[in-house]
Amino acid sequence: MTLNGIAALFPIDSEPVSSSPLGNGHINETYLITCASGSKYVLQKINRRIFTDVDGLMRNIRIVTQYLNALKPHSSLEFLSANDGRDYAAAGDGYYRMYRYVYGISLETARTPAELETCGKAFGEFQTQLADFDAEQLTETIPRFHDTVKRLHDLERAASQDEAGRFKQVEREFRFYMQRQDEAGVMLGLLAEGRLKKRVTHNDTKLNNVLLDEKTLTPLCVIDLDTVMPGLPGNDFGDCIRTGASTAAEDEPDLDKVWLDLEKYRAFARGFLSECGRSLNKDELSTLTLGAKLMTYECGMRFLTDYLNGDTYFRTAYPEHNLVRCRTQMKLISDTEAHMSELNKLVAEEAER
Ligand code: ADP
Ligand code: GN1
Ligand code: MG
Repeated sequence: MTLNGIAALFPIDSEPVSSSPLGNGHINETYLITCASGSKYVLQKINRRIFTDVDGLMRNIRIVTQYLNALKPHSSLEFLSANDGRDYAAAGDGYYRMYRYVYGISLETARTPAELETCGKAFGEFQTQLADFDAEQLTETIPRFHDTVKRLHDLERAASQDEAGRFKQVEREFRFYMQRQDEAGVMLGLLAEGRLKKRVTHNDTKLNNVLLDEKTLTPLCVIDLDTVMPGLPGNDFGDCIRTGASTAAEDEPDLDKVWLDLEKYRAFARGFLSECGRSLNKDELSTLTLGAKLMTYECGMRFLTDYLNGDTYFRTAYPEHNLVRCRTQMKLISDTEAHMSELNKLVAEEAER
């Protein structure tokens, strides 16, 4: 079935006339559908290798978006049930879902600190809005998603199995991640001690998962809700720092261009804390910078693991893509380590404002 044919399985307002790939997500296949009326929609083929319980996944998205839109109209994605009333449509070997297109921009890299402040506000507000959402209702779509110790073990396993015969080439990178293995469990340890607690979080707060108004740069909507589950605020803070406060794209091959931009870091902290700072306790606040380091560490290990496994998880555009991504994360980790006390101080200052 063509993409336009699949789009017609949903109650769109007129005949679909064109379809084209949209955005740069690494997980799902995303298309922009334009209809004869001029209306635009987003059709997504859900990655079923990663999301094995699509009913549970779509139920999460339905209840979370309904909750957010009831709290503040049009603040979240609006998805269309299929013509048969289900949350998604099956066509060929695929499962598809449909959203209304949000007229805004999503950034692959941030140009100015102001953009980061906006993204911080969007993710901070997202957290505040879900503060009273009953986490029990949510399916865990990817078990142990931000269990950094599990991610470390996954990397060790991938290295010893060496499925794609690439280990020799990445011994230096592997050593870099293993040298930091004692830190993998620090956040989880604080959780086990009861100093941190799980809240309903986004868990994939990459910069391009928030849509902004192109002219005013105000936040429009947090997207990519596949991993909304119980999690830690420090991880939501950290994953957007990883992508947004870097001076370069996640896959910049020239490492001389990659470092952590402290002004962007401060701006994100300012936006994030202005929306959810008051609801975070002292331990949560003092582990935001740790979250930035650990999310970068975890993601870097995931890229390296995927490279060793032969690129089975993240979408790649060329054979070394995951390795290049893994190296940018190493550069960011080193830069974060070099500025740790400064970054902690900066978060504390922004929390005081
Ligand atoms: P993935 O899980 O693969 O990252 P996303 O849901 O993040 O998929 O979508 C990929 C990209 O498509 C986003 O980064 C964004 O640029 C664009 N996009 C997704 N949904 C919408 C929407 N409703 N309106 C406008 N753009 C969207
Ligand atoms: C994926 O779906 P996307 O592209 O927004 C991944 C994140 C990674 C990110 C790295 C469900 O995010 O966890 O941090 O790639 N999402 C999932 O770029 O695994
Ligand atoms: Mg995405």
